[in-house]
Amino acid sequence: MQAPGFRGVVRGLAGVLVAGGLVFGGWWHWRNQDVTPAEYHLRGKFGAVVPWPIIPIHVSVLPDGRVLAYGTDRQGRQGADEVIDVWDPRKGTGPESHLVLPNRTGTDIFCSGQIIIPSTGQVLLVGGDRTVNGVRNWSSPDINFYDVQTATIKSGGRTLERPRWYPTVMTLANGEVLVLGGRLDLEHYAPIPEIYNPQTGWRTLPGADKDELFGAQNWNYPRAWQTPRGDIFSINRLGDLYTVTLDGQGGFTKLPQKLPRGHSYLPSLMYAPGKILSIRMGGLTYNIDINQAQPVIKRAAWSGLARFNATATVLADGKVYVNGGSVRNDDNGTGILSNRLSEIWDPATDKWLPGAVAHKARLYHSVALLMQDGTVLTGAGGAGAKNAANNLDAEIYYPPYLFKSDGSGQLAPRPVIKAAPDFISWGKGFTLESDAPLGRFTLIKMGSATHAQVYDQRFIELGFKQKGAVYEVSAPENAFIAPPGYYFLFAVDTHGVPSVAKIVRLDTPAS
Ligand SMILES: [Cu+2]
Repeated sequence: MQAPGFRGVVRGLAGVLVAGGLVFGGWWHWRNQDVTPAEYHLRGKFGAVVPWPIIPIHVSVLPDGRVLAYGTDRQGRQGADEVIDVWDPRKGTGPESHLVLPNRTGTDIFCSGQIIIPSTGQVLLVGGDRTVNGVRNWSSPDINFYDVQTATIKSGGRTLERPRWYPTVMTLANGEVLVLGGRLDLEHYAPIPEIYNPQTGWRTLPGADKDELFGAQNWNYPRAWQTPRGDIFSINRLGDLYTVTLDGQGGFTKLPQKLPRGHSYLPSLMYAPGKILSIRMGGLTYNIDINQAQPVIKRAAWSGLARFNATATVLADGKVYVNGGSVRNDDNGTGILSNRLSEIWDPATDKWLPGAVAHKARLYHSVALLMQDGTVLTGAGGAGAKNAANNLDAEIYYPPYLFKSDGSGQLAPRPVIKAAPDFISWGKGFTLESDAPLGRFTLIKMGSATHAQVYDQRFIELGFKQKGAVYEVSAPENAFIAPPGYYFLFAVDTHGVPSVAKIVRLDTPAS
């Protein structure tokens, strides 16, 4: 065979370049081109970038549907010892929708853990940042409470057994709050779990005080969930799996299974009772079923996008929305490595579909959180990060279910919950009335987001029977599946469009 001449080589190279360019161009277009109205019902849509009074590094939905945020001062500088922000989504996104309140507790609650206490509706703020001899990022032993009724933040004292910076917090089935991990000082960690009881205060679990559990390999907002059997399941960043028992002194077991390497800033979430989606290094994604003592682990579809510092959020229809993040952990958000393209994972089909494209890269210290109206608040990024831009702003994501399916790009008419209880209990049904034929009822625990995770995120599909315009809906079976606290109850019509949620409290009735 004759060797190709100079022209042949040039033609071959040109062909490769053109083909590569077309593939790259297509990918680039798909990745960065925002959706057209004809696609809103498939990919959703982002609203405009709206300014926020602070960088919302920590966000919690409050029992009244408002949103507590904190993390920086009003210039977007690291430190939450001056102000906190309360946003009322019902007032839009302008300055009048925000209430910036002083934080006079003396605690810098930057990089603390925050969770709603089910029995009081207060926000418990665990630990935070302490400056020692002018050096930031030491840990705080303080706890604080934000009270929804009085809109005040007050000190709960220096009551933690261990100071904590970057702890995970979660509501337990009995209404207590479990605190895991965090750093003790600049070089040491706080592996001993602590439990907060609203009546009796704090206790520790020395039987689970192990560095391998919530120390060096897993101190940074450890990923953990209460299982349907009542113990705690945890995945560390190396992919080791543990269960932790909470009785008495506490205890732990290392499970024989292992996941590939993960990272403290890669999201994992419980998207259905006992079912966890975990995004590992390189976008490899795993589906973990912990409904039995030995977890069943399966590869899920590969999202194809590396997602350091992204947030995974369960939507009103049970799909998983992943927003933000970058191929590189410490990215600055200006290059091709950051993902402005969001994605939606459907648990029923194990498929990733492209979502809308955000205006801004949401990287280190960014958040995403489901709102009462079924939208997702996405925001922040920055403050204290080496490279990340300081984003004193947010973007609201409108998921596909809010749009008419005809491709018109118009918002769909939504069913309205005309009557539903404020309070529900495990195993006890309740009635709900609506103005439209309904096809589903979903119950989603109102979350608290920070640092690539949403504490307390839970999704429960509720059974129902229809009697005319009245629906008899089944409450969750038990508190392991649905811990006590505040939930969004969405009524979904027969076209798949959710109502604005009714906020319900799930607990034991007062006797
Ligand atoms: Cu942080």
